[in-house]
Amino acid sequence: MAERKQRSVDPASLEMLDLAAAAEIQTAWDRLDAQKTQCRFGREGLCCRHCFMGPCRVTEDGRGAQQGVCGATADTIVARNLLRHIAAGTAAHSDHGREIVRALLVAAEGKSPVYQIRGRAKLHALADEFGISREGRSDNEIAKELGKLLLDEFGKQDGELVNTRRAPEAQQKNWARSGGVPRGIDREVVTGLHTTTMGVDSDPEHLLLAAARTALTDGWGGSMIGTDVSDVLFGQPHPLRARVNLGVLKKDEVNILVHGHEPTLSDVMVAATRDPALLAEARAKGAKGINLAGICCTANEILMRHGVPIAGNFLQQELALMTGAVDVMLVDVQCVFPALTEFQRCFHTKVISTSPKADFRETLHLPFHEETAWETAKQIVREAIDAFTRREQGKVHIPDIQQGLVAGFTKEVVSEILGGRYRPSYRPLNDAIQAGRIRGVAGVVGCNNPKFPQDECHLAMVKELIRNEVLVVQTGCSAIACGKGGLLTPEAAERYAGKGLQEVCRAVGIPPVLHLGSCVDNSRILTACAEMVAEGGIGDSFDKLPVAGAAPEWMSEKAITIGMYFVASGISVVIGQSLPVEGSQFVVNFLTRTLEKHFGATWAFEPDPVAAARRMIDHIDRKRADLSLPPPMYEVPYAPQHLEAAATA
Ligand code: NFS
Ligand code: SF4
Repeated sequence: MAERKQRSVDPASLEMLDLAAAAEIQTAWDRLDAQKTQCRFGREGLCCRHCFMGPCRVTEDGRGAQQGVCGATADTIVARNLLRHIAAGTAAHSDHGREIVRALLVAAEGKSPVYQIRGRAKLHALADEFGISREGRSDNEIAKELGKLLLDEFGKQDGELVNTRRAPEAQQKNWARSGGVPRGIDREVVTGLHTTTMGVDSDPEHLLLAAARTALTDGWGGSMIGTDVSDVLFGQPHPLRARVNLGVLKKDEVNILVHGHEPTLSDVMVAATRDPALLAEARAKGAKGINLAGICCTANEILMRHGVPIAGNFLQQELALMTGAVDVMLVDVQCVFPALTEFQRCFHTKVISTSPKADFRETLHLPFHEETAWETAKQIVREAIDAFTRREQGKVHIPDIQQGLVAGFTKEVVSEILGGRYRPSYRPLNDAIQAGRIRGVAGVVGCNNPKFPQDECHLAMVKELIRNEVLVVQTGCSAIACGKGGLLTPEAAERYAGKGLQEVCRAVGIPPVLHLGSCVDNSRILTACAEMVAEGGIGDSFDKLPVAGAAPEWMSEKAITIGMYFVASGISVVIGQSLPVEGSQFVVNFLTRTLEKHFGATWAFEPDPVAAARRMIDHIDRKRADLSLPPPMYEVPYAPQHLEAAATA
């Protein structure tokens, strides 16, 4: 069994893990132990189940067969498997994006009291960008045309995705040259599945470039549409203060946890839990109020827009239920453990599944449809009030641990904060980078994975980056980890950041680590980079910018897709655990070297978070040197490698 301290660095998680151990309740960590040694063929990408002459397992090194029954080599099998992972990740984010667009159409047609256009400025900006006339038209009319245009992006048969126009010219050229211009979203996913079936594409290079193209339909397609339309529908986030960790659960209130991904559900829950009639019902049953909190990315969505507290990240979904204080946990899609339903046997908690796409055994299934969202939301609150009356106070254990944070940063907010509301601009950021006050920008994103102590890699990596003058932007469970660790506060600048980054944070009043939202909001990083390029002076394409990306504790196929669209967009990415490709030297080389030639960026695998942060810093320093930018303005703990090399020469 993994040592206690190897399971998490979060004190709230450790407290709950002790409780789980004492009660002999299994968690993901125990189930990982129960797997014993995980299959090497699977880990290295060498297992193929694409037809039933197989399943086949191959090796390059003569440990076993070197080809599948059909003759597929390790290179082919590994590349094919990677493309399938990426198609799945793209499908997940994009299907989420599609639901948001459908909700926009419901709003535009006035079919729901809860969905309305709350981000008018964003709607107008998008309309202008996509050539939709605003002359004499209502917001709903504009939204309807926008919604239809964006919905068509999913089923598009010809031509390329409209959002690719947002990318710098150099990226667009790279994509055209490598056959990587993303076309219709659904089309790329289907093509990816088709070409990886038995006896279609067997050229690993061709497969990997198709994987890049498929990933790009996520980043510049499904995810970007998801982010943009969420901003239109639910309002654009603005910086706000909130709280995070299990201590946000309340002993004397009805606790409802949302877990999953789509804000169509969670945003309506915000309204339902504030409904005066329902609050009165809760009080009548002895509760002081109704407390809404969240887990994972759907929590990030309502944190960003409403300041709703976050109870925890991915590996805390079970630990939250261990508190015995959760009356209802409602789940929709993605990153939801099937194991959650088992907690209903030990606790009064009711798990309610809400997506027509995802049912879980032994849950109350209340499918959420846009048209009837409000009724369903109210029903869920009533279920929670009812469950509250059955809560066993003797089993309640809420760790007294929570932390303040600031969230709500977006591409638009960053330019407003830096340039001021009336002259929003990225100029001050580019200036700070050019002067060496800020060394560069890093995106640190992604999941928890019980193979690493929960949150440890996120915290160590981000601390190493900011103390070395790298501004960090975050999404997903990584942002929650750093929120819990106290890094998403302006005060963290004084405590952890280098002197130059401190000066910038103090001048504009921001934390050294900016929370940009959920995992689909990684698309905000792409559009922010496009702004940095457009502002000028730090590179005229993504691959020239002093920026880098990382996912130190990743576990999801979605994370592979995100990494791939970053790399294919020219932003190099370091991840903790390797991709499942180590069975093919060709594929490893292609991802970590050859992709540079195609897109100006590569993948790297580095499980040690500090070493990984230093690789990102080296990369940023190389980009700075290529742009003839000066070294960091102040002395830094991890000095630029090229300067050290020059000094010893
Ligand atoms: Ni992202 Fe969000 Fe978290 Fe990983 Fe899962 S919640 S979409 S996949 S685990 S960061
Ligand atoms: Fe084996 Fe080829 Fe079938 Fe894959 S496609 S299972 S390698 S025979």
